[in-house]
Amino acid sequence: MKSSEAQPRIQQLRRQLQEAGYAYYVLDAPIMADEVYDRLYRELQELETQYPELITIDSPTQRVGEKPASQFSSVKHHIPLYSLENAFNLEELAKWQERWQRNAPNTNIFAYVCELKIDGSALALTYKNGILVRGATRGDGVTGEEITQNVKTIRSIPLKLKLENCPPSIEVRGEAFLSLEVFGEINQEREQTGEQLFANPRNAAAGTLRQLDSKIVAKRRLDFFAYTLQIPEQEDTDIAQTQWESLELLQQMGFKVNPNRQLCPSLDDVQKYYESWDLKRRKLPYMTDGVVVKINDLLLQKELGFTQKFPRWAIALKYPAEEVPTLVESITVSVGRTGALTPVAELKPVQLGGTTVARATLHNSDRILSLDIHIGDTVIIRKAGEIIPEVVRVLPELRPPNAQLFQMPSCCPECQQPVVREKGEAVTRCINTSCPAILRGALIHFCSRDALDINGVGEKLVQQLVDSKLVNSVADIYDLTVESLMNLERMGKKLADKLLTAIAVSKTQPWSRVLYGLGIRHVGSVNAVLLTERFADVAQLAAASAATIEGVYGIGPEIAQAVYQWFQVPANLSLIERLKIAGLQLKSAEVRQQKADENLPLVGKVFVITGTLPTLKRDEAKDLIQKAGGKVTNSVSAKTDYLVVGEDAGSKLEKAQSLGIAQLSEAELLGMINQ
Ligand code: 0OW
Repeated sequence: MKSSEAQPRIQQLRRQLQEAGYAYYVLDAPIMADEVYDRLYRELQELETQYPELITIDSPTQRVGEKPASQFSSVKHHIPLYSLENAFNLEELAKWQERWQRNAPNTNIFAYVCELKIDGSALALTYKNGILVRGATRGDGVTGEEITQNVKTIRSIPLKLKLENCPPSIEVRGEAFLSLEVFGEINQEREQTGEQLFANPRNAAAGTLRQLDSKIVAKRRLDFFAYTLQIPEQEDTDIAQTQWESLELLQQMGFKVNPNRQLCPSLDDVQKYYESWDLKRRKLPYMTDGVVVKINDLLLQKELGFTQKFPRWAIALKYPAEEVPTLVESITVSVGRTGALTPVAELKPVQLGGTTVARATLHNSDRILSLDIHIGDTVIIRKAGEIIPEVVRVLPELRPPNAQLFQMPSCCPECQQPVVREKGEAVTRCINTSCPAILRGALIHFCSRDALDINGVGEKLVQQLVDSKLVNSVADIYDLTVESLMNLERMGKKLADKLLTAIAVSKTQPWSRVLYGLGIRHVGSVNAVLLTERFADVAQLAAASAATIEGVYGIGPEIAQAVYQWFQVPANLSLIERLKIAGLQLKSAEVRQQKADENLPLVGKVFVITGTLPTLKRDEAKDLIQKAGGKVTNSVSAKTDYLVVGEDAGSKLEKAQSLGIAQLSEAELLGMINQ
């Protein structure tokens, strides 16, 4: 079929799929069965593959990008994205009304629009001639990150506006959010793969939007409510006179607009709306964070304008952080990765903010003292926006006669060694570096994303590695084998291979990440870069005095002392030795390049990769080969030394066989690199 014959079918498919997508994702009212949608989608994909010249930017197939971004560029918002002033009760709301009325003295007739404040991450969308051309995070309100590819994966954001003859340039603002259900699924998955859990749906949405790989974003099913329509060049009032009309227009353009909005002629109506939603909001499938009250008339908004940070014509009316009483059944002490002892109140389970709460942090000894908390006390707990609740106060009048005062233990509950509380410090700490809790924390930190970035090492696996004594020091992870891992629960061959590959790949991480991964107090990822730029080799850092270390720009006396002290502990020096033997980078790249190029295991060898490797992505394998001194090319020739063969290997395999070129599996390649 010629391209001109395919065009009508392609356009028909696009229209059907766009309508179906709009109905499903924006109206939550599907108009076709999933399998029908999938079949039409596949037909469109096949036609577009056959006739790529017919692909248009707003085709449903263009929502998920191929390549991950390497980083996000920062962009200036055409119109700043302001945040909102807060009113924590109706009295403060009334004061706000008095304030804005002083700024617009001759305004007698006005109305408010009340919208639920969606607890997500604000987005700025730019449409040119009705086509989505840019998506950006709010950033600091003036400059955000350009995340267009990620924004396109949000199915409730139209790639093309449904309304005809729209102004040529349109700015739409709204909130990207995750439903509580999707948030729960994401955290469940992160629990499995040992990643840090998101504290709440807002963080999860913001974290997802900043994912470099839009395929991951697409899987996370972000949603979007639009709430602002702006026309950068013209006066807003040309297209709409009120906020209410703007919301209607946004809906006609194909956006999802929160249906729980209400026009309120007076503050009394605002109060009724606010009170009515205090209960109803708990049943919503997404988190909210109060009510946004806006002056409806756009001309009046313009007249009032903005303060340094906020619009004068809008305010966020918050609900008090919910507080409930419950019983302190016991107080336990957990030991964190830095050895810090944290007292935790084990509570009689109670409903708080839609979830059942059975624990609340007591922070440290000072807090225990100021609360004067006894076991058996009745306490008030609250969830101040985050997921981790805290004890607000004790109700002493309800204290039972036998209630005992809680004392912080003098020995670590995990290793029974004495604990210390440095003078002037609130925290009590275990300082035994081989304390299982410290070891667990050290492992989690060492494998975390900004350190060695070893995927799959989570709390559960670390607990098993430490309890089984398989790992007694961070360096032991480089001695793990498939056999030793297979003894662990829920560990299959595939997962073990994947984990060992991730551990092997971590050897290519730069020296700055290794230094950060050691978990030296006060040495965060930025300080680690500063230190490794000055001390290009671990030996230089280990030999440096505290004064020399303090001489590094940005490193203060406290950090310098902590680093110096760390390298005086023999156990730490032997850890460094073991990591060096394991092949980690303890020198910075240029030093390594000068000294060790010649004896990199793959130096001078040319590799071609074909097919899907069992655990390594193509780019990871390429990166590994290059860091081991090898070269990777795309086509097989007489100059090729090795062909790395995965599943569904293509024509490269026949060519390599015809040329008698050696073939390697992924495991054999890793063996060569690790030799
Ligand atoms: N989160 C929301 C929301 C909303 C803007 C207009 C000018 C200043 C605030 O549901 N419904 N309406 C607005 O209106 N902002 C909202 O959220 C803001 C965006 C940035 C900080 C808040 O999340």
